[in-house]
Amino acid sequence: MPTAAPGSPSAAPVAPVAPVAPVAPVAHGDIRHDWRREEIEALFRQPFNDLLFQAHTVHRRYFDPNEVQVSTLLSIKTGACPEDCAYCPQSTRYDTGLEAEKLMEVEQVLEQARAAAASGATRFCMGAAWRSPKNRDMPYVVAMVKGVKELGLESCMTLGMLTQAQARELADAGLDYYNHNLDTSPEFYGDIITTRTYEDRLDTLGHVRDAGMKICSGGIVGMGEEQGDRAGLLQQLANLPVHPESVPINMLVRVEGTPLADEADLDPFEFIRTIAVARILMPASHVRLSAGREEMNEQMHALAYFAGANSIFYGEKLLTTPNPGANKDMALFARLGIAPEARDVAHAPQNPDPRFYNAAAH
Ligand code: SAM
Ligand code: DTB
Ligand code: SF4
Repeated sequence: MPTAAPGSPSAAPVAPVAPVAPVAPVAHGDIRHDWRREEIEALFRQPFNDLLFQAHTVHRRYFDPNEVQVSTLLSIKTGACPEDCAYCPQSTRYDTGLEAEKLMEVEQVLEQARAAAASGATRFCMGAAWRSPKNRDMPYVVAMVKGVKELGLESCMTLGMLTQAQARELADAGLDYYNHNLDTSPEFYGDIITTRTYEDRLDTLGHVRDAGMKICSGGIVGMGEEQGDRAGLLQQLANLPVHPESVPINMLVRVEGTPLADEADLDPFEFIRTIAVARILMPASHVRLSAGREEMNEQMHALAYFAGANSIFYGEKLLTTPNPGANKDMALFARLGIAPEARDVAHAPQNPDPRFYNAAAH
């Protein structure tokens, strides 16, 4: 039966659709760089289930929720660092009993990289306890990057502050990612580190980006900061001109001898909230569940993956502290139906699956 055109005199009146009252602030997962602190704090304060539902919905828009990227970490130069980062076992200012080691030989590093590739890691991250690399170190780290690339692994380094020229040299060698964390909010930062400024860190991130490398930048929670500081850290990261491709969220590993050794536990749900808010603010970035996983049980890992974490450091050691063994992670992946992410799919095209993402809500 023909129907009258809408709006014509004989058209049946269209019943107005009552808007459904949102139960929480709406976060669709659009890429934004203008996040206000109050908005982020409001995300944090939502009921836990509302926050997780939003974060997971955003996660599915950009990623396969059943894939987690795995990176392996190696300390290529350990201890005797002149900086005073209050959390760090490698600072020379604190007696943590750590034995300092000089820069590893290139071939030794490549041996470890081969083992990492064999164990299924797709990215190999090399860390040095330096304030910044000396120019005399550069030929060695360049050789490490080239060797790691030849193994078919993605490469990442964290060597402290970089000059523009050093960033270019690493980029020319083929370094894929540079890790340099903002660590916390600008307001809380001075309570944790005095030997380099927040601005210094932002400058290094600028040099890395200008040299054309991908950025890995995040922070640490559980250092005695307020929720507002966690919001402030994520605000800084999300309002960078381009979101870091990788965002490590570290839970403080309390090390005897450091000023933060006796810091109180952070509520595990607050940690999950931080992951969820990072996911919402930087929807297309890999959010990495980083240091502190030894203290997290399987249920907490599963909740973190649901909230949007999709990358881990894999292998029994971080830089100097223990990490769950690879077998333990693989066993949990199998129980959860998670597959390790293959290389080069880091930024898969958007996947707005209508079952999980209500595109009409835009
Ligand atoms: N020395 C370089 C630098 O700080 O730029 C690179 C290595 S540093 C160990 C890399 C990062 O590890 C730090 O920025 C911090 O976020 C994290 N980290 C260090 N000690 C930690 C701890 N005890 N718990 C959690 N994260 C930690
Ligand atoms: C990051 O954000 N976390 C990793 C990596 N980047 C270099 C380091 C964690 C270090 C934890 C303390 C340790 O093992 O010394
Ligand atoms: Fe040094 Fe890096 Fe540790 Fe700070 S975090 S003390 S810069 S190794």
